[in-house]
Amino acid sequence: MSASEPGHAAPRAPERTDAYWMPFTANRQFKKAPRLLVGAEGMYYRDVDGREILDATAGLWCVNAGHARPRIVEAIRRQAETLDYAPSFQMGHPLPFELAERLVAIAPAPLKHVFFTNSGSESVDTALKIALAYHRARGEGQRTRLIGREKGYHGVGFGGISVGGLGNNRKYFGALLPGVDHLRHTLDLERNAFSRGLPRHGIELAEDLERLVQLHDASTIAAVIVEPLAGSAGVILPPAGYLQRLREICDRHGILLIFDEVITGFGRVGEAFAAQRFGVTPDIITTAKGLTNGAAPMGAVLVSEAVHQAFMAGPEEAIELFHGYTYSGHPLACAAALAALDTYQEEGLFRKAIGLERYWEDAIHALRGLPHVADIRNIGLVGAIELEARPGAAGARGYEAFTRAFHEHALMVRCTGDVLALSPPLILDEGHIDQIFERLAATIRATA
Ligand code: PXG
Ligand code: PLP
Repeated sequence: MSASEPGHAAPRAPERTDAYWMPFTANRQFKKAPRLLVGAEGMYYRDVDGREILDATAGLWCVNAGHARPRIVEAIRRQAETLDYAPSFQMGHPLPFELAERLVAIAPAPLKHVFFTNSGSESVDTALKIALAYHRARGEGQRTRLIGREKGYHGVGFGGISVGGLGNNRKYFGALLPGVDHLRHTLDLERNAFSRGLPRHGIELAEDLERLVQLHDASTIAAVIVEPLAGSAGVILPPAGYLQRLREICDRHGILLIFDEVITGFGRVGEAFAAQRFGVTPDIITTAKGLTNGAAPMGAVLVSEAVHQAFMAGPEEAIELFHGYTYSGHPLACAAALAALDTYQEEGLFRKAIGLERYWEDAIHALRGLPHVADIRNIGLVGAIELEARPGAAGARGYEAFTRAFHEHALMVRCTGDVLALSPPLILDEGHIDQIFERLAATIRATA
């Protein structure tokens, strides 16, 4: 029996750590002092030493309803017994049809169709391909240019890193997609440090799109993709009015607007999608993560009626989109997603981030003034504390705080460079918020 088999006594650390090449991890450093999680329930992880770790990150922004929710666990178990797998091309099973209807029902009204993937990265690739094929289907095949934004994160596929704007994720991997350009990012500590909610300054940065239209001509541009709020780069919020302005410019020039809602979807900022919170409707939304509460890998791309319609004009026997994954609409993932949506709905979790937003905001901004705190940003149940970088050692202070929080204060946060990012499960209460920020304050004080 292996150490991880159900029914076995307490899970233990693996004897060998060599073979596993860990993603986005300093492998050699990690393997010298592994952080190993072996269980999870509600707001807490349990680590291999039996400690309860308060989860202030919802895993990686995905476990929005908290861990090991019985309804989701049971749905996956039952589905595995009933129909483990069904081919996704030219065959179907009931669940993705049902799930797509459920998603359309909670999405902004014009988004009426859903394409299933297995991750955020695949959702992004899918959305970019749909955008290109859409223009071609309408006789505008010369619209091939894709516009992303500096500091954007859109996963790790070649499409996603091409439109993405994080240097380390791009520079090792060759020439990337041709014909991509970038808007400037919206992080501006000089004008906006310690903003509560959306920063006031920077709406004019949306005019970058107009500038790129002048440069390339609108007739060459297929789509603009942005995160409504950038997560991975360290929680960068859109200045008030910025997303509306992007929408107007896209409309003026026939450019599709894609919101990458892989982290903002499913209640993170107080509505099903950030599009609804910010009152701006894109043509395409990419999702993943919270779709299944992180319990099974799955992504979904939500597409407007108008975009979808452009594909439905050819002969009925013609495949409309030459794209898809072996695991599109996988039965176990669909079962997990349907149970996650039930849980979100029953417990009113999409509204929780609105109800707690003020308390969360006051609690995080109370850290202002602690050593080396350069900025604090928040919206919904998202927060970030930017620490000053140590001279010549960018990221070292953030990493130290992250490991201290875990080992000394049993608190799981994310660090990206010197930014500590927080995105707790939406089931938390004020007591958890107090604990998170007490532990974080102690961590920051100890991190010289
Ligand atoms: N788009 C966005 C906006 C994301 O945040 C992806 C695409 C890619 O999703 P997949 O499922 O392929 O990883 C993401 C993923 C972090 C962190 O610490 C964020 C992500 C993943 C891992 C860590 O901020 N976002
Ligand atoms: N590579 C090979 C050799 C394959 O046969 C397939 C799918 O049939 C893939 C890659 C794509 O795999 P997926 O559909 O899981 O993305």
